[in-house]
Amino acid sequence: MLTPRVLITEPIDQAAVDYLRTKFEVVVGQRGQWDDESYLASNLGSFDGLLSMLSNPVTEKVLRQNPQLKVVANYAVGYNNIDVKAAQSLGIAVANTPDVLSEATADIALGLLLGVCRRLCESEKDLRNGLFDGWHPQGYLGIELYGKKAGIIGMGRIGKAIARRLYGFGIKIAYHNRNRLNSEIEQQYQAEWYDDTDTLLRECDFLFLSCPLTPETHHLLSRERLGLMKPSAVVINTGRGSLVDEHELAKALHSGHIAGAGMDVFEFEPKIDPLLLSAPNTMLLPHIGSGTTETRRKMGLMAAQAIQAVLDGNPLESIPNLVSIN
Ligand code: 8YV
Repeated sequence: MLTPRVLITEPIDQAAVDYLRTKFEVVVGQRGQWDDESYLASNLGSFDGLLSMLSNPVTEKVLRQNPQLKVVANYAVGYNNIDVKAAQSLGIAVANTPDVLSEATADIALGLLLGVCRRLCESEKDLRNGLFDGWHPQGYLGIELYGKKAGIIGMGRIGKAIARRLYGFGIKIAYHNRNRLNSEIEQQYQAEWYDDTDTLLRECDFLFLSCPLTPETHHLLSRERLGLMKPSAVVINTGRGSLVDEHELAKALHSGHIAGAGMDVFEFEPKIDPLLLSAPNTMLLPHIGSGTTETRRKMGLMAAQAIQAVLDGNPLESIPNLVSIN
């Protein structure tokens, strides 16, 4: 029998590559090489397994042209780059990397909140430019975190990890989620459920977006919804860029209708809306939420294990990180 072949579309932590190499023939692509849909569709022909990045468009066209694939494991928790429905109709398993990146991503969400509210980037840049002229009673006055109310949209694993941190800062927690958490969990996180997103937006001082990007959540933070928020509010996005109408957010930041924004994800990565780049009170990061050595290693192994399990013919129910459309 031929050794199954696995494509890892770009270099990742070596542990995952070594893990897969014990059983399979593994090809590791070049950075950016597999980001084009047509290229992906035309060059996957000899592979049984695909370890994809969130920048790889694993669309219906790609999957239909490559029904020999048995499994696609995304090196991310979000899988909006994969047409899961098409994969399932072709009998191709899809996996992701939940849990292992929640703490690292929540750290970045809090980093963004602190960065924006306490003007860390701006003040640090000034210091480096020789503009620090001693303590100033009115210098770099920011927004106090303590006692404020945060709204979390998407109270899944990352949302909960954010909530745990916020609680430590003395911030009140409100949340909206597709399904309400049970009262014990709500109590554990001291989190108040809001059925109505608009009310949550009206009331919160800090808004955290940590829900998946789906057709329903695309531009969840629209111009109209931005208009509901307090002018003193700060938006933090560690979900996906397209949860926010980014251009409208940039306009709201320029006009002072929103006080600040911390973003780790963007609508058209790696392109950033120039209006957002020039907006005041922003901290913009190059999608580094899960970017710690430890987390990326765990993500690699988790994706690799799912590939191995599927190619070994293990029952799909036994694979914990398998994505299902329901
Ligand atoms: C991010 C991600 O770093 O796994 C994903 O889907 O995008 C993470 O790796 C994080 O969600 C953005 O802050």
